[in-house]
Amino acid sequence: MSLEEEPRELREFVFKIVIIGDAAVGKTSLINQFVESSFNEDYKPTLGANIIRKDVNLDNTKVRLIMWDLAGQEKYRVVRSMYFQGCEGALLVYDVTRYHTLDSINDKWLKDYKKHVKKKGAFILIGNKTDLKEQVAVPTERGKELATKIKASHFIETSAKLGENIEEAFSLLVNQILSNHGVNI
Ligand code: G3D
Ligand code: MG
Repeated sequence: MSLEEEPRELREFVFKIVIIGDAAVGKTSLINQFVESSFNEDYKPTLGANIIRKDVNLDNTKVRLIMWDLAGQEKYRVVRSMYFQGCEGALLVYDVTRYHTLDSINDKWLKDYKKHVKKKGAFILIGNKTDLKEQVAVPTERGKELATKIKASHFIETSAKLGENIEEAFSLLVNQILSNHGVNI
């Protein structure tokens, strides 16, 4: 009798996620760092958004992430319902060197996300630009506090410039979305 385990079934998911936050916090840079060589961009001028795809393989689970990145903040107003349609999760990004970008998360971006995404979505809070050590205006504690207050599933600080914690940030979000679907890796 064979002692080999039965091969486990391969599971495949396609998730749309959005990356939101004030202008110049580093949204596009975070995505560019994450996709690296597998860069695949599809710019839709009519939507004012870049749509970027990346496949993530976790054990016996394959996740195709479809990431929507706004190309310009102004056009956003016009496309926001389409932007959020079918979205499973969000990366909420602020810039650790500019305090008001943290305030915008709760005052603006999260409200918008919740207004448009009715199902149980996952979102994580990201403080970006940690490499600018001399200019840090938002202490890590403030980020953590906000994450707790808004019930973000995770909080993480990143540097898109140095590529620090980028994989980790996206993994946290993907795992949370999978968990919302009853899948635990
Ligand atoms: P956005 O998509 O949120 O608008 P971008 O932001 O990704 O376009 O980034 C805005 C600026 O911040 C860019 O600078 C980019 O290089 C810089 N930036 C993004 N992430 C980091 C980071 O982690 N550290 C540092 N030091 N800079 C970062 P430019 O000068 O090209 O406008
Ligand atoms: Mg951008």
